Amino acid sequence: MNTITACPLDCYDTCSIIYTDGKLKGLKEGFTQGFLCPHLNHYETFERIEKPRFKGEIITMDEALTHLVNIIKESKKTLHYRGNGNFALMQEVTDHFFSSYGATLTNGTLCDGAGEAGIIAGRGHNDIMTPQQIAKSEVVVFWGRNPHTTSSHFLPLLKDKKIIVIDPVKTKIAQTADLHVQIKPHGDAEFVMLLSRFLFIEGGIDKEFVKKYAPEYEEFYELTQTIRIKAVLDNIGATLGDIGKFLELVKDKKVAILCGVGIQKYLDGADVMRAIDAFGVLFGLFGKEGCGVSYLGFSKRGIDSPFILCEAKKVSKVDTKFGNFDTVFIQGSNPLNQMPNTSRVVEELQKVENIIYFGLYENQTSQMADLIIPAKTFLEKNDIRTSYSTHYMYEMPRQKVSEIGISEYELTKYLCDAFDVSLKNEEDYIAHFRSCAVKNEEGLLEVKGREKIAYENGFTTDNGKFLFLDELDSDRNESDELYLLTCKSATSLNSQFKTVQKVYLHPSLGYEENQLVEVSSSSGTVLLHVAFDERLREDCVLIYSGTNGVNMLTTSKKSYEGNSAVFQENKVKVTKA
Ligand SMILES: Nc1nc2c(c(=O)[nH]1)N[C@H]1C(S)=C(S)[C@@H](COP(=O)(O)OP(=O)(O)OC[C@H]3O[C@@H](n4cnc5c(=O)[nH]c(N)nc54)[C@H](O)[C@@H]3O)O[C@H]1N2
Ligand SMILES: Nc1nc2c(c(=O)[nH]1)N[C@H]1C(S)=C(S)[C@@H](COP(=O)(O)OP(=O)(O)OC[C@H]3O[C@@H](n4cnc5c(=O)[nH]c(N)nc54)[C@H](O)[C@@H]3O)O[C@H]1N2
Ligand code: SF4
Ligand SMILES: [Mo]
Repeated sequence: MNTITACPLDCYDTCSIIYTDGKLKGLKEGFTQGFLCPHLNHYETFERIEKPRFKGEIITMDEALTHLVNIIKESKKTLHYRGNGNFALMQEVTDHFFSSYGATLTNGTLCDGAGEAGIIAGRGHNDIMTPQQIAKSEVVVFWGRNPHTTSSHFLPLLKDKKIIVIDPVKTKIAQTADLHVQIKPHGDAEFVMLLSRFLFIEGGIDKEFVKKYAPEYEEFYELTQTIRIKAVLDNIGATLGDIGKFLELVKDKKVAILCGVGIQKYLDGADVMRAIDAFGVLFGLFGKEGCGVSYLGFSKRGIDSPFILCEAKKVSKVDTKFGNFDTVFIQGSNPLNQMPNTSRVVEELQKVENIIYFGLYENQTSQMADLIIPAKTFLEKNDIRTSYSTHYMYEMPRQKVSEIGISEYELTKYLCDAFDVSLKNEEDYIAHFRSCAVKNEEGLLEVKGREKIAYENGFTTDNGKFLFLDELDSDRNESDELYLLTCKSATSLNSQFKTVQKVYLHPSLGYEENQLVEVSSSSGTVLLHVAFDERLREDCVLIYSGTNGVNMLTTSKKSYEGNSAVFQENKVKVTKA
């Protein structure tokens, strides 16, 4: 076999892959540009779970499925907790069974929900700048997004463009940028409000655009005037020079502002995103070629689900009370590593009679599970996917046959048969998804109904106008503890693949390299060895996502808007262990 498939991972790039002679290769044509990242280059070398287990004993898949059915039959309350391990659309087929059966599902997100809520509040819906549009811009702003680590296929698009980076870390892109504002974490809303204020003062706003699409811009200007310039700039680590340089670089240019999840891992994350959007609106960046403010898009826009999901009860994914259920079925997720407030998660899961883990790799969650069911990899099953940074749909036909694991469809089929729930053929579901797209001139599938240029038909709020933020939350934790940054690492995808076990500190903080330290917050404590990182501000601590114990430090509070986790809300202390 030698067909094209796509990377299943939760990543901006959605690479197209050719699988030949047991090797994964990036498709030369198109956006993948012939290369993959370390995760996929070594994909088949990562050790996976090969055999099912029940209470520590290896069993056959048939036995595992029998246990699964019996457990579900005997439990009064079952929770289906599905994460982002595989982003393809057939992953959701399990929701079909669990919701039809009357189990509880989850809502909310550990990822991008706060930012998305901010976008929806202002613009009505969340649409993206595609790579084709970004290629047409003259200036690209990376705002809390780290492309060398999380979207390396966007880098070739940047040739000859001016680059601005707003990030508390001097990331690789920041090191060569035309302007890097090494902002204090959570300083973005105030910074961008000041940018907007100076844009007004300089007469740089797009009057024609705001009159048509954002008539309340003058009230917003008044709000920006409530921010004290010097005190705020000093506090957030920016200067008037930064503001001047920013405005000079973007003046009369096609500008793409690409926001990542870094800006919104806070209770008021929605407002931060909305304040950045406001600047984009004042500058007239929407509905125009090569311009925009773009975030992680809604990958399922235009895809109507063929699965029966509507009647399901739902509980939040962020602060889930697992203890209210006697069975918890965990799929494509590692909540004991990735959910906030690990000690709370442990305490809750300890109350659960049956923890079922359905995944590829051993991890903190598989270690606590009673029943472990190995999944098939994306190479071993049929699927199809969309993306949060393109409008394409990607077919993912099976590339190889394997004895290991079971696919989501096959597992669901078994459950549906056992509980008399109706289920269509796998091909019918995949065909349904495919019918939500059409082939374009280049032969690529494009999701129907998506605009080529985002917002070319305007905003979709109730009155069709952009809705500005009308107040700014000034309730910040200004204690002299350190800011916790918990970003993505180059070697892992959250907790999958090769995770890092270090805490990164600026050398000037007085610790020694490799020294064991205790990092603590109001939620808990973790012991880690120190690594020096001169790219950090002195008031920050960096612990990568996937590090065992990082979420001992984080709170399970939810963002004010968007039902999202807020991984950087807590400040931390570092002490010698
Ligand atoms: N290699 C790799 N790639 C990945 C992932 C991975 O784990 N590893 N995860 C995938 C997933 S699930 C997602 S959601 C995406 C996320 O992709 P990104 O959005 O790029 O993710 P992060 O690394 O969390 O954050 C990006 C940047 O935000 C900065 N930042 C943190 N706090 C602030 C702040 O207050 N203000 C500003 N301006 N910047 C801040 C960080 O220093 C970091 O450089 O990446 C995907 N791609
Ligand atoms: N501290 C901190 N915590 C974070 C973040 C952070 O930046 N910092 N990031 C948050 C974000 S943005 C996200 S998206 C979440 C991600 O959190 P999770 O969704 O829990 O993601 P992973 O850690 O990647 O775990 C995915 C699991 O999916 C399983 N898997 C992979 N492929 C398949 C498959 O095809 N089928 C099945 N059944 N299983 C599969 C693997 O075994 C793996 O253990 O974490 C959040 N947690
Ligand atoms: S993880 Fe991202 S960069 Fe790596 S192969 Fe998959 S889509 Fe491409
Ligand atoms: Mo994410």
